[in-house]
Amino acid sequence: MGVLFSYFKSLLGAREMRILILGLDGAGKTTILYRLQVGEVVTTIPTIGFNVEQVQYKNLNFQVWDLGGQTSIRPYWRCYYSNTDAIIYVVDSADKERMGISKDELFHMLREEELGDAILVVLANKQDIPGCMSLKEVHQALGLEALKNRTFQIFKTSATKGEGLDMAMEWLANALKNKK
Ligand code: G3D
Ligand code: MG
Repeated sequence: MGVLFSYFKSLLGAREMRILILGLDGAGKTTILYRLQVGEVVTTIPTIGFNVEQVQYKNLNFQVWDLGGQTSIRPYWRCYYSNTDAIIYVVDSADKERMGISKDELFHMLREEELGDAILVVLANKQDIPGCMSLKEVHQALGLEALKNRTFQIFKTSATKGEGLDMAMEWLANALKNKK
């Protein structure tokens, strides 16, 4: 079992839990999914241009897909939103140009009724890239101060270096425990 995944150990054997890892393409989602080291990542393609990567370990299910891009596939995402316990929203802190798109996608998604009480973890990823936006800058650029009535936290990470993920996953596992 992976080091990161060990934070979720206390949730094993509880009810089924679904965690979505979302964000724009290139943000680092797939890297993070593999870092959990829970087992085989299975990729399914529900429709053209829409890949869902997932890992299931006992009662815990992690799913990843890219937001943004073609609007025609958006209706299909909805099928995957039900019973979501938490969203890990990954942002490329060095991609200043697309920060606005990332913000729009995040708030568009959070309007989904099915995600009403999902816990939110924002990862300001790629902090190892020189000149990237700081945690505070990402927080501001995403307009996170507008979040109301949501259990939420932001962390800075470097998925490739494996930095910051520990704290984020520990916080998430605790938040999930309290949600039960
Ligand atoms: P995605 O699944 O969100 O689309 P990926 O993103 O996990 O495929 O990552 C996209 C690219 O960003 C990958 O590089 C990956 O190694 C890199 N990456 C992910 N996290 C970090 C990070 O924290 N820092 C840096 N510097 N790079 C990161 P490649 O070259 O394989 O496309
Ligand atoms: Mg990916």
